[in-house]
Amino acid sequence: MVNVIGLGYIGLPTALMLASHGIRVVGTDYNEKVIEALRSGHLTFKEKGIDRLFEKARECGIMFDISYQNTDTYIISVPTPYDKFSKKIDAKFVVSAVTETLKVAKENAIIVIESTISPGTIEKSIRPLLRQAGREDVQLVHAPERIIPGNMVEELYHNNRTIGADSMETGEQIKRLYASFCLGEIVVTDIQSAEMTKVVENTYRAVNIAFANELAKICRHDNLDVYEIIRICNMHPRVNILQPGPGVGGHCISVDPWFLVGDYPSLAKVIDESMKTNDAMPAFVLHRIYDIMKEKGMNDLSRVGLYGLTYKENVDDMRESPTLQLLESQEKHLGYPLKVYDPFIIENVVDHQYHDLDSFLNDTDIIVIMVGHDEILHNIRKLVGKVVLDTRNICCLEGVYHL
Ligand code: SAJ
Repeated sequence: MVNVIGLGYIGLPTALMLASHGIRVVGTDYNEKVIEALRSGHLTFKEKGIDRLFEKARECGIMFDISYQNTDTYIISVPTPYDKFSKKIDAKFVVSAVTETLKVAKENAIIVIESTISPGTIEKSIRPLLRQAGREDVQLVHAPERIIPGNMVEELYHNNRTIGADSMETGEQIKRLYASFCLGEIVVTDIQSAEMTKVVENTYRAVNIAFANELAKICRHDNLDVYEIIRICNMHPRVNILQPGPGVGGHCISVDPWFLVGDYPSLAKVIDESMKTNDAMPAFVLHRIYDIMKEKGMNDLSRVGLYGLTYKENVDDMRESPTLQLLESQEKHLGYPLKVYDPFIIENVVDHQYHDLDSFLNDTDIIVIMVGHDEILHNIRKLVGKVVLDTRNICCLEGVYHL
């Protein structure tokens, strides 16, 4: 039986996937409300394809409990926050999950850590826990998740995976567990290499997005269309530039690269600059708004509306969202309120928030598309005749402004 600890964006889909493929699974979370909701058949977040998977897992007998189970295999997928000042990972949730696990684990149990951790965390912060608890019989494994919010279920099936283990035997055992549903290649390596690969993957994407964002600024300076330039450059067989945007959000790409900056401050220079470039994008958007308002002869009383609060399209996750960062920075500089709307955010999270697209559009003079949700794509003709700043390059209407 597998006990999945932490039923958030990663743990829950993983638990459901294992259960749907014949593995006995108990999902554990310290939040009683999460357990109650899941037991009564309610999902705790939206994600493409998860409803059917949940149904199937329930038919297959998945269980949910607030207690850690007495078993031989654990998958830990709890959050790993980072300290904004030191730029280092805060492993407190992983430490506490492993500590609790060691109290109940069967002899020779395997603890798989899926949470993202910076290279060296297992050696430095987790392995000592086994010694302290007198549980050196327990094996540690790192199997970092790689699935992308918005397409998690598909990616759980098809992505290649990395397993970091102390011995080939343990690595192969966990490989067989993931192979129960994973159709991709599963590579077994050592623990620290697995830790490094995960952080490097997200850093690679952050640096490449920063390059696109920097190009957007350079092209804006010379009044060139950055998207046209990227499109043409990408016709070269060895060039593949990503898309500029209003900033980088989410709890992965905007966070994990800082672990390398925090741990290797004198070495991770390109990474440090890239993160600063991405973090400066909401302010760049704000200046774009001022410039467009000036060009259009608008004044401070003009009503500016930000479309989208989540960190990217078609998800309900607002962590590190560029829109929230923009709102925070504009409050410091100006006084007038920005109106905000997001179809994925039902509850009130910011001032001047709308819950209906039509009223939002009616009440604004300039619309800034911060997130390219499908909803706005389906309603694009409602933007005809409006002043629009499209930071995602999704709107092909005449006269629309871009980054
Ligand atoms: N973004 C751009 N331009 C682009 C692509 C993305 O501005 O060309 C922005 C998005 O709008 C968003 C942010 O970057 O604000 C991050 O979005 P994302 O879609 O690139 O990635 P995440 O954070 O949703 O998921 C990433 C993925 N990592 C990689 O692609 C290397 C995913 O596979 C990981 O599992 C996930 O992080 C994680 O949990 O670590």
